[in-house]
Amino acid sequence: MLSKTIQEALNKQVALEAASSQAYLAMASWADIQPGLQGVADFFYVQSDEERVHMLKLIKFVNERGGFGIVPHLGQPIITFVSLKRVFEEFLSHEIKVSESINDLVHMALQEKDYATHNFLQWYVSEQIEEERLARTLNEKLELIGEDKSGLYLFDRDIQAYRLQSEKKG
Ligand code: OFO
Repeated sequence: MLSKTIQEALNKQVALEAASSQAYLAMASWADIQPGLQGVADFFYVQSDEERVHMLKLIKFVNERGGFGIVPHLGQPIITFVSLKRVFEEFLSHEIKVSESINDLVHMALQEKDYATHNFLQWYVSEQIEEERLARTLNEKLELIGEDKSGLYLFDRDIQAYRLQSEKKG
C-alpha cells in the first residue's frame, strides 16, 4: 500500500510526464510546419508518445498499489520557437527537470522504506540517463552546425534515422 506522501509525489510525476508529452507534441507540430524539418517533427511525435507511456506506467503502478492515479490538468506548453536550437535547448532543460524530479522521488521512496516504489523507479532512472544523454548530444551537434544549411539538412536526416533505429530496437 502506498503512503499518502508517496502517492502524491507519484501523481506529481504523472503530471510532469503528461506535461512532457504535451511539450514534445508542440515541438513536433511546430517542426512539422517548418520547411525541411520532417525528421525533427517525427522525432518529437514519437518522443511525445513515449512520454505518454511513461505517464501511463505511473498511473497503473499507483492504482496497483492501492492508490489512485490522477489524470492531471494540463496547461498549454510553448508552441512556437524562434529557432531549432531553441527547441533542443528546451528539450534538454525539460529532461533535466524530469531527472531531478525522479531523483527526488527515489530519495523519498528510500526515506519511507518503500522498496517496491524504489524498485519501480529504477526504470525511470535509466530512462532519464538515456534521454538526457540524447538531448545533450543533439544540442552539441546543433552547436557545431550553427547556421550551416547542409549541416541542418544532415541533422534532420540523422535524427529520423536515429528514431527508426531505436524503434526497431523497441
Ligand atoms: Fe519521461 O522520460 Fe523524458 O521526460
